Amino acid sequence: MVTDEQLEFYDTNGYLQLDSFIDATWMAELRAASDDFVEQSRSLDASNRRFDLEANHTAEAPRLRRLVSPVDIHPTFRRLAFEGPVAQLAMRILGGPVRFHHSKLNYKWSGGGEEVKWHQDIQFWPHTDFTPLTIGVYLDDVDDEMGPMGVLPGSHRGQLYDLYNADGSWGGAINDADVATIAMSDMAWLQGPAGSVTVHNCCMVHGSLPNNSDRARPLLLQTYSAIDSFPVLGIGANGADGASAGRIIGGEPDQHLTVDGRAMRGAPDWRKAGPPTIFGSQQAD
Ligand SMILES: O=C(O)CCC(=O)C(=O)O
Repeated sequence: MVTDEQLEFYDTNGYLQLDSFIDATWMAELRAASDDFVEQSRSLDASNRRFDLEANHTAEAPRLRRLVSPVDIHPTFRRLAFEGPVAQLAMRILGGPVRFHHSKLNYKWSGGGEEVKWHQDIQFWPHTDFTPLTIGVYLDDVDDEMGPMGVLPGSHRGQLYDLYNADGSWGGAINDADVATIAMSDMAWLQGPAGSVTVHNCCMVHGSLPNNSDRARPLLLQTYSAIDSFPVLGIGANGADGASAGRIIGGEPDQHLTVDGRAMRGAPDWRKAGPPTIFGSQQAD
């Protein structure tokens, strides 16, 4: 899977690039699943909860920005993320069972597919620690022209930027003044043949340029944390991430967590059933 040296590299630099990590059989299935959704998008003239479309999307010339939560809508995406090589890789890097957070398929269409401005992920969905990481799978060959993902090595240990605009609204990107302080020449551009995998830590400064080539750049992304890391509800995407959010892979939930350096075992997850009262629990009603 990955060597101890690669794990050390991830720890130091906050990212990994694994050329041709996903085999041809998986790739054929993933591409077929993705193609299905591109076909479905032809009947749409506006974005909805599943499909994020560019403004000039048409039935004849589909232009997708993103497929939202693919694990919830196709068994191949689900198998890859919950059992397949991507799940195995997440467990290897995080050293045991993991907690799934969310997935998405960013298409970055040919002929100007949009940039993803420089940002860090953790502000979008803070957790009780900084173990969350995102694993990307390039569904096609990706070269320099296609807006590959850029990551700033070591930035996962640095400043956590304010992603709000000057007017106080949420911008989701590092502002221009802060970007000007970032050493862009240090950026590592993660490209490779179809099936290549990217891994980046949740605090990593990253983004990507527009795709000015004549080929789309589909990048399938799935995010996991360590099992004892929990999303902080009430902030950003946490609590709004799809039906599979919180699923434990490779173990059983045991509700251990550490907050502010103090370890404890929290109560069960009562989101679905509703909480009992303290009287009900203590009297074992
Ligand atoms: O698609 C990309 O190049 C980067 C994706 C990303 O950073 C995001 O969607 O948060």
